[in-house]
Amino acid sequence: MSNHPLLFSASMMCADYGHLEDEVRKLEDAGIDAFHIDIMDGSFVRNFGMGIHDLRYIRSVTKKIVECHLMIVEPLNYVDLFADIGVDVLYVHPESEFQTSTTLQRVIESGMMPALAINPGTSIESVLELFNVVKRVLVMSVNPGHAGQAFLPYMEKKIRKLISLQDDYGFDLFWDGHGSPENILKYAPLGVSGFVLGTAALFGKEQSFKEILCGLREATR
Ligand code: S6P
Ligand code: MG
Repeated sequence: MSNHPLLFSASMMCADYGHLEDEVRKLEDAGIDAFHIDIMDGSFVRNFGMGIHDLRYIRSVTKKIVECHLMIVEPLNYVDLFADIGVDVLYVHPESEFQTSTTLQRVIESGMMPALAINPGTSIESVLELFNVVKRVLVMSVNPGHAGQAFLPYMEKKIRKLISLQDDYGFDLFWDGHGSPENILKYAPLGVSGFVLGTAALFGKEQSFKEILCGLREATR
C-alpha cells in the first residue's frame, strides 16, 4: 500500500462539455490530482465514451496527470497512439484481449505507467500474475460503460482482498464506479489509494468542486 496522500481523479465524461476548459480550470483550482478519460469503442462496452479529440484537448490544457481508461478491444493496437498524445497512465482491461501481458510490456516501453482495470466479474485469481508488472489496479465496482450506476455489493469482498495484496505485489489500488463520499470514507482508511470521481461525488452537485474536494480531503485526513 502506498504512503502517498489519497488521490482523486475527475471522470471527465461526466463534465460539462459546453465549458470544458472552464471545467478543467475549476477542477485544478479545487485541487484535483488527475483527469480520468474513459475511452470506449461501442464493442467492449455498449457505449461510446470520450474520443481522441477530447483527450488531446484536455492534455493540451493541463499539466496534471492524464489517465486513460481503455474500454476497447485489442488495446495493443493503440498503445503508441496514447503515448504520443502524452497520456501518463494507461489502464487496460485483461478481458479485452488474449495477451494482456504483451500490451502491458508495450505500455512500459512507451514510457507510460502500466495499469490494469478489472471488471466486476473478473476474478482476482485469473489476473494475479499481471499484478507483478502493473503499478496500479483499477477495481471496477460497477460494470464498465456508464456513469451513474449503483455500487455492486458483491464487490466488497474483492476490494478487501485487493487491498491486502497491494504490498506483496507492489501496486496501488484505485477505485472506479460509484465513488460516493460514503464509499470513500469507508474504503480509503482500509487502503484504497485513489478514487475516480464521477456523478456520485463530484459532478452535477450544488456544491462547487472546491467545496466537495476540500470536504473529502478533510474527512479522509
Ligand atoms: C464507467 C467509467 C467510469 C465512470 C465513473 C463515473 O465505465 O469507467 O470512469 O465514468 O466511474 O462515476 P459515477 O460516480 O457516476 O459512477
Ligand atoms: Mg473509468
